[in-house]
Amino acid sequence: MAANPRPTPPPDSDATLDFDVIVIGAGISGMYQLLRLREQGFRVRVFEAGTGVGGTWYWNRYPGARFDSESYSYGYSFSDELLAEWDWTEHFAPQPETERYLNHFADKFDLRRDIQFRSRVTAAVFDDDRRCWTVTLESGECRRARFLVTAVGPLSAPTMPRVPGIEDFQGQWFHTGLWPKEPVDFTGKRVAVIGTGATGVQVIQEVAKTAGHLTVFQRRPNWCTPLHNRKIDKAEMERIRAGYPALFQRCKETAACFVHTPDPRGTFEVTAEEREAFWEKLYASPGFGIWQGNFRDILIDREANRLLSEFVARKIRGRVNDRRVAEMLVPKDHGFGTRRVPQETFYYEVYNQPNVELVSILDTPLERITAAGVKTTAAEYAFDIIIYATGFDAITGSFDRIDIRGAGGETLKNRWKGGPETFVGVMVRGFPNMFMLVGPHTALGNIPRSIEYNVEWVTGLVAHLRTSGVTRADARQEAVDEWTDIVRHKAEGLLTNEVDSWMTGVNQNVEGKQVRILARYSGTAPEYRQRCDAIAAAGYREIEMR
Ligand code: NA7
Repeated sequence: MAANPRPTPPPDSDATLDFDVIVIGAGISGMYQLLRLREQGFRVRVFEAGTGVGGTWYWNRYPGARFDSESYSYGYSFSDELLAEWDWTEHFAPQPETERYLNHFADKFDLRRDIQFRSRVTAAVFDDDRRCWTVTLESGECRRARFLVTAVGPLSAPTMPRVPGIEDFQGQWFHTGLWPKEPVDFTGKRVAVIGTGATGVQVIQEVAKTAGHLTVFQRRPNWCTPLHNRKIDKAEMERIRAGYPALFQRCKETAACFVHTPDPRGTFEVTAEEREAFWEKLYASPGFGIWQGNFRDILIDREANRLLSEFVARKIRGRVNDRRVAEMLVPKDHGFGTRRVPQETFYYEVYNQPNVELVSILDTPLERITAAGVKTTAAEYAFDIIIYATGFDAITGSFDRIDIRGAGGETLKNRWKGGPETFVGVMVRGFPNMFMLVGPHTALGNIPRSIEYNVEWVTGLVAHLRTSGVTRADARQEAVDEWTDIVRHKAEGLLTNEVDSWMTGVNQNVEGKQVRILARYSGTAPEYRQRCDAIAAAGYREIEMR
């Protein structure tokens, strides 16, 4: 496709404002939103804190970072030309490949001319008199636009442990979500990794290959299952390409937009032998099948979940030589799949290496970081490098760090202090003309699939507002209440909502985030889309338009 020519502003565009729409973030969602709005003739500016595009795939450039969704199910699906020209080289692409893909996307659609890099948004304030948003950057620059679209991602605010001494450490230290562009050499070094979530697992596998000595500080273990990644050769890529229409159709129909979807059978509707054989097959298959494609009741039925957890525990025990270490790696406080399942490649075998040590900081908590390394209640350790794989202030945290103020001046952070309330995860009552992409209370899952839908829905809405001459759009309170009830109802009985994780909004490193909230919509993506389609078809009656 040729680069889009710069469109003439539509006649109703308010020339006294800098832009029609300001988008925060140039990741997968922000870039696609720019493209779609630009096609509709809107004057759009994207503000991006980084120096390049990619969002998650720009910041998380730590060693070992890669997809755990199948690469070809993760890319943009809307452009046949893009699908025809891009070859994935691995079933689960590593970060550099994904970053290249997103740069290719930005170039192909000539997006950079409307993206302002090195521009972290610190505040966004709604001006009710002028019906516009004033957005302030870290540099002090202020810009105004009728509409604001947040494309900040659910995992973009990295968090550090709340322990003293982090700045005292004399060696190198990094948070995985703020990894430098320059390569870091671990060869022969004494390295610490703190955190064993999806990120920690990926980084540990990689660093263990070259570090002189690696010490892993684990608070709570997670249930990890094999990724079974492999290369894709030209012939296989052609087969994948030929199957794109069917693949994307499938992702539209599955519960969470993955190629995997729950098996319609219940765990106890099959014999013990069939169950075991099914689980063996899933454990030996690539990707999230064992989590997303398991019996339909594994995240609802406690006994089903217990049996599956036992199955995976046996696998862990079978892969780690030292029985004491194996026991440390088997989660005891939550069942399989109730937290995000890290996908691994010989992760458990890492603990059989002589250069790797596992320390439980549940038993011996971190006391402080010292000039030389780490001090727990039991010992002091010296390191050359400390890696914090300690996660993010998830979902609402991406918003909390921007001073967002709606009509009347209330901050979004204050509004959401008891948990988010939204209209279909896109709008917040009292914050007119603001639209969230993959915000709280939307369907997440295989995220680019949700993003494409989300962006197209927001584009349709913004275009509708323009055609109707509407300059102020706010979600009605009844619509917010109704959606909040649906989110609550869909979450009932789900074991995932009974554990502490980023998915339930708990983060011990962030003040005020020790209590579980409903951060996500737990219904299926097709149900979500059906509802949003119906809202659009009926003319957005849930939105107050002036
Ligand atoms: P996660 O999944 O939130 O994992 C963070 C890890 O860091 C987890 O093991 C935490 O232990 C640990 N952690 C956090 N704070 C501390 C402190 N203060 N001390 C010790 N250990 C700590 O983040 P990830 O980056 O791994 O993954 C985020 C998502 O990105 C992932 O789900 C994918 O969707 C991609 P805890 O479990 O809280 O005891």
